[in-house]
Amino acid sequence: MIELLPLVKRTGPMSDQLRLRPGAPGLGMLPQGLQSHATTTGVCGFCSTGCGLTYHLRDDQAVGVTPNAQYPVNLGAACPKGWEALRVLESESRATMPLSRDSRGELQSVTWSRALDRFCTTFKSLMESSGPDSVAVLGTGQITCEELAFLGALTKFGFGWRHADGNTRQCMATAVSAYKRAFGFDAPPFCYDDLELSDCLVMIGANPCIGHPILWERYLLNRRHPALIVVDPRRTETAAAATVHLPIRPKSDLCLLYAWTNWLIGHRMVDRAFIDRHTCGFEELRRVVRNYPISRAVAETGLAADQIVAAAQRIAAAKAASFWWTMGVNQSYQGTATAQAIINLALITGNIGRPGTGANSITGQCNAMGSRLWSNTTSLLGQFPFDDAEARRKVAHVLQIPDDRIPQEAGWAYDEIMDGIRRGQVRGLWVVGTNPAHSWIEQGGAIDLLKRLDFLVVQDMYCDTETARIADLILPAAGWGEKEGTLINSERRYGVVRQVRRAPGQALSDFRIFQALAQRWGVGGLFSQWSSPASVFALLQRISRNTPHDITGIRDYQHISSCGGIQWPWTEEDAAGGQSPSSGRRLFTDGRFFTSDGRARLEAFAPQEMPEPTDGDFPFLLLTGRGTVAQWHTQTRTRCSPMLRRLYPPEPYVEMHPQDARRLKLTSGMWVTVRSRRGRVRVRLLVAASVCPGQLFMPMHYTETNQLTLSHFDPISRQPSYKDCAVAVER
Ligand SMILES: Nc1nc2c(c(=O)[nH]1)N[C@H]1C(S)=C(S)[C@@H](COP(=O)(O)OP(=O)(O)OC[C@H]3O[C@@H](n4cnc5c(=O)[nH]c(N)nc54)[C@H](O)[C@@H]3O)O[C@H]1N2
Ligand SMILES: Nc1nc2c(c(=O)[nH]1)N[C@H]1C(S)=C(S)[C@@H](COP(=O)(O)OP(=O)(O)OC[C@H]3O[C@@H](n4cnc5c(=O)[nH]c(N)nc54)[C@H](O)[C@@H]3O)O[C@H]1N2
Ligand code: SF4
Ligand SMILES: [Mo]
Repeated sequence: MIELLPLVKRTGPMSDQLRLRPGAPGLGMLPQGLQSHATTTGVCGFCSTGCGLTYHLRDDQAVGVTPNAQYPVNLGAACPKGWEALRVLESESRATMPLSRDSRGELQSVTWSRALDRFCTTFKSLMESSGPDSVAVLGTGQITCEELAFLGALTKFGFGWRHADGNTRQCMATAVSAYKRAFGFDAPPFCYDDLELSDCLVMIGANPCIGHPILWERYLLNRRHPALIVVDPRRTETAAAATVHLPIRPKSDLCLLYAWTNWLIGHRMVDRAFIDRHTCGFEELRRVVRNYPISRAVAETGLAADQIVAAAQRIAAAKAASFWWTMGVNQSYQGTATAQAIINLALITGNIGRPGTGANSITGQCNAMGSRLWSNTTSLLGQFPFDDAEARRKVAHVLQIPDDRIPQEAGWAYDEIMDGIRRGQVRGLWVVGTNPAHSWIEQGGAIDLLKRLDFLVVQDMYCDTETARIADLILPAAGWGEKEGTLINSERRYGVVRQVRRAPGQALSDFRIFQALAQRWGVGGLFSQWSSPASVFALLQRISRNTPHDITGIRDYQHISSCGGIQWPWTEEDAAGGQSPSSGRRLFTDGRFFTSDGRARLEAFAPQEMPEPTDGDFPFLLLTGRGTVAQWHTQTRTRCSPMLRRLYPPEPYVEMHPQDARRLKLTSGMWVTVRSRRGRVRVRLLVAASVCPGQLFMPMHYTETNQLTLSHFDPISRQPSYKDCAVAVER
């Protein structure tokens, strides 16, 4: 595995492999003569970049996939996951029949009819005996908008469940909270063109070389010789390519951002006209950040004063500066404050609403954005607050359901649902398209909780995920490529996924499963309009009317495809006279935000102490995140491609700085024990200067990692803080 690792790193974005274009040798080669076959276009179902892929069809079934050269997102490039997207559908691990655990504890295949019956009778009896708080659902940002809406509407309006959340809590909740507070709506303002048009890009807690390789390619197309400032405790592939890498002490970002803000204000390098006209809260912000001189940032972040100042000067000097962040910020116990501090910087320097600018949170999963708008979990369908009576009436009217079917408040967040299980209050859980027994923070605790449930239903493409293995009922789901609908990428672009493969065995699309459950539960009548993904898309369009994400100007799926995807908003008025959406649109070009007075809010908070700092017993700080381009999350999908498997280490590993390794007399390739207060795991050691002394890094793709992490959350967004806990290493 150790031999493999450098190879994996080399398959970073600079290598030819990522630039593979149709006809190039290597991954995902098309069978001979395929070019002459019929094709159709859809978007990739892994990450939120949302690359356009061309499916090559034989008898209506895809036999190959290549990146689409016309699609504005990826311009003909795809990463190895995109090339291998069809391969991962073909696996022995696919769930092909419903499986139900019998009285001896064995999973047996059953008919759909029996599975639906068991689902409905068990959940209903739990609700009758223990009330509506005794059941909950966890969804995903990896199903289509139409399916997300269906799942949310079915559980809350149909079944009368109160508690629903999803894996986007682990991922995007912080960005949502920060955008709502600052802009009045969860509205990522940018388009990918901004990567090419920026003079200075500041990437904070983001490693797009690995996480969003084709976005990184877009940055590489920037011809303005931009400065790239990367703030990351690790020397990642992205950091290695930066103009300036600031190897910040983990979780001290807030202090750095406030020091920059203070320095920019103090040196009159802010855009006073923009601040006065378009923001409020500046005086308060100025007052708070006055407590953050450069010297304090030096002490807290471990960075040198001249590094910090030089970066601020670059930001100030740029005609168009842009700020990008992902999980290094969102997954933090002070994530919302940090994300808002980033937004503050963009606002006070007037870097918003113009080409090459923005406070830009990159989403993670292929439909993380769809989940924010349409999952009906944290907010009502269409991202209205649940307590807005007028919005409830509007949604009820479009859906033709009684108003009182719509709850007046949001239910529990993911961690509160897990706590509900701990208290014995939540007794039944339906898990759709996520794998909490691997991905939830402090996994040992999570598995223990999931096992306590009276009834655990898992709806997944594969029947052997860590969570499926402990389920009472498994519902076999069709995956990407086996169903149709829409996904929304990081730049607010709706893209279409196509059904180009038959699902294996009796697996059904999530959409079909929801339809069948609605019938069996006895609420089919409420969902009579929900006859196909296309008809649901039309409902969503009507709900979106006159909101910031209005998409009433979209005609149909074909319209989306023919435009190379369509960004929200695209209203009926925009589309009047047959107007086509231009490709790269950004928000706030007129300086008006979605708050009641049209002004963006500047806010600052006091930094908090890290809850589990290192000490004599646990001297290392553990960072976690994405390991390689070829691995996706809990690996249920990417492990199914022999090609992708060859691109990443099969065994779990931990990265350690050479200085620490020398001191502990450890060498690369050795098996070591990594221990936290919650668990101990055996992993291979990889000695690499990519981590700082005193820090370790473990990719999240191996089940070992979350056995160590500490359950703690951002108090506003309730997103888990996955990237900071204290551990020890032993031979
Ligand atoms: N290949 C691949 N691509 C993916 C995914 C995948 O599983 N595999 N998952 C997708 C999803 S859902 C997501 S959310 C994205 C995630 O994409 P990223 O957020 O880019 O990925 P991570 O590696 O989780 O975290 C980014 C960086 O945060 C740094 N970091 C940790 N702590 C701190 C800190 O305190 N401050 C700062 N400034 N940085 C810190 C880490 O060192 C890491 O390099 O990737 C998406 N793309
Ligand atoms: N330590 C640590 N832990 C982390 C993170 C970290 O950085 N560090 N990152 C967090 C983040 S950002 C994320 S997003 C989560 C991801 O965590 P998970 O959501 O648990 O990860 P996945 O492996 O993507 O799980 C998705 C599941 O859905 C199934 N699936 C795929 N497509 C479909 C479909 O169309 N229908 C159905 N029904 N099922 C489908 C897959 O087979 C898989 O089992 O992990 C989080 N956990
Ligand atoms: S960058 Fe993301 S969307 Fe593009 S091919 Fe790779 S996984 Fe798919
Ligand atoms: Mo994510």
